[in-house]
Amino acid sequence: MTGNNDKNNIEKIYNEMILPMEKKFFFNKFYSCELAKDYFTVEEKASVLLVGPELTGKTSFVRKIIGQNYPGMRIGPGPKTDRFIMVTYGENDNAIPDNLPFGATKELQTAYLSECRRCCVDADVLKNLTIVDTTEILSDENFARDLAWFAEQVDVIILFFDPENVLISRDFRKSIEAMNSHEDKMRIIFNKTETMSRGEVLNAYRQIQFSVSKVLSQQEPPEIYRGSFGDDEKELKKDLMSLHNNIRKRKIDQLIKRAKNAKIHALLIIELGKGCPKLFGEVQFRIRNFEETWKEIYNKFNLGIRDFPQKKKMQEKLASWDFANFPCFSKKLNLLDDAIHQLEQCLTTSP
Ligand SMILES: Nc1nc2c(ncn2[C@@H]2O[C@H](COP(=O)(O)OP(=O)(O)OP(=O)(O)O)[C@@H](O)[C@H]2O)c(=O)[nH]1
Ligand SMILES: [Mg+2]
Repeated sequence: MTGNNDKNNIEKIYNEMILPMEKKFFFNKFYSCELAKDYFTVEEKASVLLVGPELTGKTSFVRKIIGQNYPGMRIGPGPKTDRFIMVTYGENDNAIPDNLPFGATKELQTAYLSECRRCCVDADVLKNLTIVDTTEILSDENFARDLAWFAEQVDVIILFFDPENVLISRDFRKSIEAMNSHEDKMRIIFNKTETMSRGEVLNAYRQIQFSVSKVLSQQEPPEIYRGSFGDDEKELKKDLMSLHNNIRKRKIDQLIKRAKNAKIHALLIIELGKGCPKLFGEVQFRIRNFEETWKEIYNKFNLGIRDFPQKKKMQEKLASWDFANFPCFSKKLNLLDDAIHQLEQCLTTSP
């Protein structure tokens, strides 16, 4: 993004129009935490998050892209990547444990993020692109929560597969679900295919597409690139390198999407909360029959079905939520419409 006024304006729209509504309706408990303080200014580069089971070649991919090792880098089969590592540009190669990624603060880390580290490498590619390497897929909740946070910050998410991991394990599925409000950012790399015939590769593609489509809601599965395979890899690298040209537009698009989700979330909560506490049983019934409830609500407010994020996750969270804590109505709901309108205007003007 360029131009301080432009950044300040977009930040103001978030802080004064979107964030208050997020807070009022506990958006962070259902979707993702508040955007980092410096979200609009700190990273002027595009960024990519690498996610996949152990030994699928995530760290090797970083090395291929930057053309060298990063400090503390570990490549299998023995040593594993043991935390989230943000690989970014710096004139002196070093690892900086206390300099957190994407403007995250210590408080955010204590409250929300596990240990992560920033590594600087003097590689030209990193002047325009930041890469987040991750551990193998872990089963604990913190891992999924961290992934969700990083998924919010980055521009592209690459899911890694190899012939041993064509089917999605339960934990990998949980990880993808944690990021599924960002499915439009996802791409797939299918690695270690050198010894496979064309037929075997195509067969594996079909299996991957099938298993991914069971987890994601969008009709088109993410594009698959064949790792360690000349043209595919070059094309992907070219795509990643061109991401930074569009960074302002993507950040605004993301914010519009967030404001729309916040609005739908607020409407849903208001509608469900109307029956509480007197009609508690009815509210629980409507949550159990979430599909129907959602249809009622989107017809009533004329919302696009495509705009509704993560039904199943929402249903689970609502089932254990105390509606007494929620406001039953909000006069300020139109703040979100105004924010969306103003952001759309920003898209039509240059910074
Ligand atoms: N044949 C082949 N081997 C690869 C490829 N990419 C990575 N490898 C090998 O796979 C092993 C694991 O690679 P890593 O890059 O450490 O995998 P990772 O996904 O980072 O592993 P974790 O950090 O443990 O999650 C290493 O021995 C690599 O040399 C590939 O495209 N083809
Ligand atoms: Mg690794």
